[in-house]
Amino acid sequence: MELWFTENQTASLRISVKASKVLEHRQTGYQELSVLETEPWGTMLALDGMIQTTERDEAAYHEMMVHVPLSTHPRPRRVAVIGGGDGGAIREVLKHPSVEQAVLVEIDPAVVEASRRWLPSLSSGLDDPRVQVVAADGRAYVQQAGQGDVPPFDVIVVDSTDPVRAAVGLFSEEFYRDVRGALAPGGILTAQTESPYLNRELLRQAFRAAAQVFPLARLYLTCVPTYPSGLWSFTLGSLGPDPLDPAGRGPEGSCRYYTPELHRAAFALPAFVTELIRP
Ligand code: AAT
Repeated sequence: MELWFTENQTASLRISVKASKVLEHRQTGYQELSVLETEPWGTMLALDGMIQTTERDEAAYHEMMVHVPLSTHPRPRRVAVIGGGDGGAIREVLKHPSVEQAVLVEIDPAVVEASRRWLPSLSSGLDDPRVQVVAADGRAYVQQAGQGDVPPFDVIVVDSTDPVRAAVGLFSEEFYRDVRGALAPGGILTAQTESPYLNRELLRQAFRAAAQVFPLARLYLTCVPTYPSGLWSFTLGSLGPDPLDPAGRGPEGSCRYYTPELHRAAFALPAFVTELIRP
């Protein structure tokens, strides 16, 4: 008997992958979690039926999401990742020797547990002494960080699910204002902002919000084959450094996807994407 996993990416678009094994499938306190073994993509994590990450293509997402802002900042010391319970983003943050503390703020501890168990190549960094794992809503955490309970961050990375439930607020202008309040001078935000083909309004609105809040806002792209349409965007907001003129030293250790050349190239946008974010 064949077992197929299908994600309804939109009401009229689906992606399917054959699973050789179901490693875990359960309702957490927060969402439906599945971990499957697949032939084309290796071990795959899905939440509420939506693919979050796979072993084979996660580098295109995590490395681009993290190394672009951390190589842009001259000396990132404190970094927060909002969401990203699989640990892939944190693993990349730790490749920057200047980082002294990395905080992972994940709303669902079951995601962290599942990743520790089934995705060791992603979660490997979570036991590093520089890492603190906080089980909380990223919105509340960032709000409180700006009010002085938590020291400011040099970079805040928003590795959130698609805008459903508690993730809706992570695409709003209010949230970006709270992020700005939680950043140190010269700090940088990077947020995943979905597909330019399939989430046009959301992308436009999220980019516009970041451009309202930050003196500098830029959009860049990567290619993640298991995400809807494959073409994926990040919105970067900066209080100082320009990602087109990176001031940092870049990651130490090997990368599967990120290169300094790709860092620059990622900001070269297709005409329709430039049009999409035109003020
Ligand atoms: N690293 C790639 C995987 C993700 S996971 C996104 C994570 O965000 C999930 O584990 C989810 O539980 C968490 N999350 C959602 N809302 C919040 C919140 N308000 N605060 C903290 N964590 C939250 C991203 C996949 C990208 C989607 C591609 N279609």
